[in-house]
Amino acid sequence: MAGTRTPIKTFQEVFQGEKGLLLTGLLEATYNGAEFPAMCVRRCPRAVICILSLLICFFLFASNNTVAQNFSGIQPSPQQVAWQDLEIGVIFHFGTNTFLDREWGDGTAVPSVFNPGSVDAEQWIEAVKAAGAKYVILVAKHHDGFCLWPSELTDYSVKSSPWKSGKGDLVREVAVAARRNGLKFGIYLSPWDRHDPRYSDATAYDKYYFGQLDELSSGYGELVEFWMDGAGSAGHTYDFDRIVQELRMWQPNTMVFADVALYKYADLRWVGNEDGRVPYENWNAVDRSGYLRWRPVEADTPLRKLHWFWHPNDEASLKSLAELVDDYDQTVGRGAQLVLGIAPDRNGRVPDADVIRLKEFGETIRKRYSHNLMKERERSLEEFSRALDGNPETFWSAPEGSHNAVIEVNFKEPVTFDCALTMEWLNDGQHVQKYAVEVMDSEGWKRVAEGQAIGHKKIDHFAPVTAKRVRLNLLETTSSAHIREFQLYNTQASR
Ligand code: FUL
Repeated sequence: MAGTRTPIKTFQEVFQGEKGLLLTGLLEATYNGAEFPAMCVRRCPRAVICILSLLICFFLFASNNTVAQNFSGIQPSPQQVAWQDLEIGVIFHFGTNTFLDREWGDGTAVPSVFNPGSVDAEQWIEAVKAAGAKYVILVAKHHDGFCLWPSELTDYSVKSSPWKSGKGDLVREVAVAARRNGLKFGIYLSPWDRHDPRYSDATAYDKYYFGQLDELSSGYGELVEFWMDGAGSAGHTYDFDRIVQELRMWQPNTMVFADVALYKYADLRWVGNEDGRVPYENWNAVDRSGYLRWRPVEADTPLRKLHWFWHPNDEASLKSLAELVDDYDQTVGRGAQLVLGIAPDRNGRVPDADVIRLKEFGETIRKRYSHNLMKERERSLEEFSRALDGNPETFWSAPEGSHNAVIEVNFKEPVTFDCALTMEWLNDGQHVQKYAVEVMDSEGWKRVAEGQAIGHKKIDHFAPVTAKRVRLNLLETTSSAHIREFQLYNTQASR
């Protein structure tokens, strides 16, 4: 069963793309986040309002050259930039639900059900590393309230279970295994708690949650991400100001995941679905509920479709390799983070079929993007080399103050390709808002791909073309563009 977070749609999301974004920007700029003055509306005759609305609609829908987004002045924090470079993460769900064939435990499970034969955190991490994951998030407490670490604040935890005779600490085991393998570690601590009696008293529960947060954020090293899931919390009030203050005291660099209900606090944003899909155009600076800031997207999707926890006889729901590759294209390939849900089984191991699929996925992506055709370019014109060198640590900048630019590449021999990968250097904000990939043929420049946002990474697939001259045409940029990479691939050949 999937979570039931209900995405609140903003104007921008409803009117995905340039037009909605422009109007939001106009209203924002005019009223600077303040409420639209109702007085103005009341005093204007209806006819005037109608004419004005029609004019605005005409302006928005008649123009194809409308500016795509207006928030290019917003810049990411260094932590956000570093996090976006991780691209692929995983989230582990393992707990009493695993043993009871449940997705959302109701908090009544007895701790004795948590009795995995041989938890092997090293095996979990090796499996996800093979998929290309750079960080892992462990669900330390899900909505059922059962804690995977021996919290001092409740007995509803591993310490009351038969696992390791109550002496185990799964949060520590996973954190250690992740870091030993070079992966970053983060935690999910469900605010909704269906077991703890304190939950019915907001103040008492806040105290409990602060305490658990302290244990986790002070006791397990640096956390790359901290998940505060809004699921199930409808009607409950939390002191999130204090929660985030407390968290920041121990973890100044952590990325706070907070979905729609807790949006104000988020360093990143939930994509709004659990399907491994990010709607394009994807902009990093998004206004929600009046909080305009840089918030890159994280798209979480379970490896076994619709199941976050392990269930018996569920092998058929394992995503196919093609589905995973498609998820990659529609998340990472659209400048977002892909987070795959992994469910260890009752033995405490990632099932063999899942291990194999993760490995196939990692190998396919690595192979697909291993032969960058830019290596075969003519190097006499090295003006753009920093965008063509295959090294995302370097970037090329368009002339200062420019609003368009072209990166042209010549090849000694014609090359055949069906995929372009571009990356923007975002430290200074997201500036490209219209671009095209073009090839020269006998009739001139021909467009093979186009879009608005590039962002962290944009992957375009198209029918194979063969050409000696190729260019990335940056048609509209809010100020000078900074391009980390422009790469070309023949993905057919890599199969
Ligand atoms: C959702 C939860 O309700 C699901 O059970 C799962 O943990 C998913 C990652 O987030 O909101």
